[in-house]
Amino acid sequence: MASRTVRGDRPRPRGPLATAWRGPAGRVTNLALLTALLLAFATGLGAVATGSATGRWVVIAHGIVAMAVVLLVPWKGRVVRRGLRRHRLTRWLSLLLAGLVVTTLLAGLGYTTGLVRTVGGVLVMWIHVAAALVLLPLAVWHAIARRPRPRRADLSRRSLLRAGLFTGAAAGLYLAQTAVVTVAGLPGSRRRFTGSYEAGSFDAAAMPSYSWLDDTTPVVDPDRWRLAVDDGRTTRSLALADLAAFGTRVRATLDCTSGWYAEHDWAGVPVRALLPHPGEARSVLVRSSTGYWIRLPVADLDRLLLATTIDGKPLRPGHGYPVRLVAPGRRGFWWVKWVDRLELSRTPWWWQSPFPLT
Ligand SMILES: Nc1nc2c(c(=O)[nH]1)N[C@H]1C(S)=C(S)[C@@H](COP(=O)(O)O)O[C@H]1N2
Ligand SMILES: [Mo]
Repeated sequence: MASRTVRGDRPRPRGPLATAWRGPAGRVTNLALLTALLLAFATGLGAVATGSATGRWVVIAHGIVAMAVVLLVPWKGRVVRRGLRRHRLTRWLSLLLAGLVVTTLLAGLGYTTGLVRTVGGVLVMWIHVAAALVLLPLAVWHAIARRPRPRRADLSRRSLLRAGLFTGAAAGLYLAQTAVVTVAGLPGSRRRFTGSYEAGSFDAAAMPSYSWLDDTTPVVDPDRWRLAVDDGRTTRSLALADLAAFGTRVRATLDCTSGWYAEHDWAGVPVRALLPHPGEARSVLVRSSTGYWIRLPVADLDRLLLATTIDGKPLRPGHGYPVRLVAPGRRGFWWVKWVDRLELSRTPWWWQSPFPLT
């Protein structure tokens, strides 16, 4: 290949070594980075949603994709430097996008290693998620504006092999990072498979109290409090005394998407005992007096508990007093607090937003 001399560019060195040193062409870098960012977003959503051990692969995949982004940053740096020379109006937005990618990466790394878990009192997990949410529309805009046109050859055996080698390098970097965290005994090595840190297990007073968005703890008069149970035919109204008769105990882990978990002994009423005959129903809607709600598959009925106590003591107001849902194997946002209504319905559980909107 003859060396092309672009205006303002130094003449490029030739040969295979030089090619490897220079890295892939800008177009390939852009395409790879866009793919990696989209995969990072998808696996990130998966990591936030997963609560069961099989979901750990999504969390690992998220880490590997993150390392792929890290590997692409220096190559992208070259593309960016070239682009900046061209004085595009939109370059500030592009720089903002770059800043967001770096922020998301640093926050993610600070959190996984445990070296930086809060910045100015804010959980870095929130910074990670917030930066990623702003980043996504920008990245899509950027891709539409710059259109890194895929070519047929991108799917050739050779490029697939290269993509495979590159993924291998990212996985290697991920393993190396995990090994460093473990060997150095950093806080990050004491995380659950979801990535969460332990906080206040078997000590309700030490467990954080969280809202998904903006719910505030309602004031409850225990004598006037009622739980509505709608089995699709009739609606019963139960008082706290009606629930006290049960006291079934379940040891389960609440794992919040903001990055902490706590294991407790919860006790109360199995939801199955209140809804023994689901019949044609496909889901059970669990509603809070605050308006927060979630729909669970009827297949979960046998696992769900309406807890009235935690570690043998009544629930604290912030943790759902008088009654909260315990959904073992599901992430924290399923564990509806201040439950005031259960409702069997034919609507499938997946007919709802993937994450609560209230
Ligand atoms: N009514 C209601 N229930 C809720 C929430 C909420 O905002 N409103 N947040 C959920 C989330 S995101 C989590 S992690 C847990 C937190 O429970 P805790 O406050 O007892 O730690 O409650 C869940 N139940
Ligand atoms: Mo949460």
